[in-house]
Amino acid sequence: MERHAASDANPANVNLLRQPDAPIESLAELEQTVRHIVLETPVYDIHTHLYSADFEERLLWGIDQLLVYHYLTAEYFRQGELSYDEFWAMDDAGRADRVWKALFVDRMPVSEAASGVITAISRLGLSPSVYGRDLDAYRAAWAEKTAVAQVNDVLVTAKVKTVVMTNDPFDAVERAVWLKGGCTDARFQAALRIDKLLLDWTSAATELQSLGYTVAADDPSALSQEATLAEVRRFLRDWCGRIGALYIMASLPGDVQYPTPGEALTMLLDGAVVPVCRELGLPLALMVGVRRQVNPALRLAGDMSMQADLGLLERLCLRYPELQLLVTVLARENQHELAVLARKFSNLTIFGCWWFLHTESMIREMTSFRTELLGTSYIPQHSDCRVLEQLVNKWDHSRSVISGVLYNKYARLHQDRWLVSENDIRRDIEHYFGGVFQQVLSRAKKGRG
Ligand code: FIX
Ligand code: ZN
Repeated sequence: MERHAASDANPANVNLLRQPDAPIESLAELEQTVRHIVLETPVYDIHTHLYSADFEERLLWGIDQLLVYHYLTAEYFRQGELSYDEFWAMDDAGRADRVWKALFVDRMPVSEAASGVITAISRLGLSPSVYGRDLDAYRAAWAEKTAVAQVNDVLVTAKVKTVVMTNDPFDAVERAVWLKGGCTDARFQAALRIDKLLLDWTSAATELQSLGYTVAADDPSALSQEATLAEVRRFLRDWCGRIGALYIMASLPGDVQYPTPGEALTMLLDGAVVPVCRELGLPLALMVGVRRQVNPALRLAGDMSMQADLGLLERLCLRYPELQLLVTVLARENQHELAVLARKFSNLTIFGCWWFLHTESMIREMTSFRTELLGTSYIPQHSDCRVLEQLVNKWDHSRSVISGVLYNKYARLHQDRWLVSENDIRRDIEHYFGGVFQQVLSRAKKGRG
């Protein structure tokens, strides 16, 4: 059985007498060693929707939040129990009660999102064999915890060393935190999110004006004026500096075309975003292939995936060879093409199995062919967590699949007598779990200008 809980890793099965640089002769030992190293190596999680405790209400944690996660509300509505209006009229605790009963008690939680909750509670010490199926028992256990203590506990249990947040200066709650001192926990790093700027210039222009940036007008033709673009650049520079952004990012629909003369997105990328990335030495992260609000009644759960025209990425890579692009795409149909595109452009680094692809079978498929096409030069996973405790299950499940895929690759080398050592494995995993990302950051710094 490939899937296993991280706590099952039994270092006792790893030959402790062998020197770390000695070739591993036995396949059984190779498998144990790969599994052990993948489970133990701390990870740098490059994209989440988590926040440090400084952000108070923005930091979501606890059993009720785990249950009302949008992946699970979508699954709940499939049971046809309550109408949208009835469900949304309840508070989070009422919604969590319904989700728990429908998806965890009346049927078994076998979906990726539902089984993830079970992994999280169990790995955090609340074993279902003790707490049973009584949601209030879990609530009582959570009531003993504080947000700060839970952040520590979860990061240690999940073995996550750094979490990159998603930071939107147009969000008034978040902005207030940044303006009064910002993030004080170095384990949380920032990324500047600019979806609204790129996709909805009319309302972005109003926001920019209210923040004191003199953009000429809300009409996209204002973007042909250098003075307006200069103000957008000032905004990006100010906020990247204020939050210490590691990169600038947006998620985009699949049908975005670039370049399209006269369109806001093209003018903003060419006239503001790319120049600021280059000036500050920051990568640009693009998440491509989302079709927002296909079913608005589902709220946050109402978004869909769509196949993307990857020509956007090809042309950006070609036009801006010094720009470091971090890319993930949402449609399964685009994955192979994206991996091939990354072979053509060394300034394109693929990351993660995003959203509907963050499932056991998709991670296995994608990690296999990405490794086959790109070796170790990509970032296998990010968590996209919205609720703190999900770090435990998302990384647990991903590590389990990644270790299986890697073992197969090393086993093939072994068959041809190219024996790997513990040090070799450790170096590869550290590269996957943070090294590649650091490399992209430093290449972006080098390409500054
Ligand atoms: O655009 C994004 O960053 C997406 O990850 C989110 O919008 C999405 O709701 C999500 O949580 C996916 O995991
Ligand atoms: Zn996300």
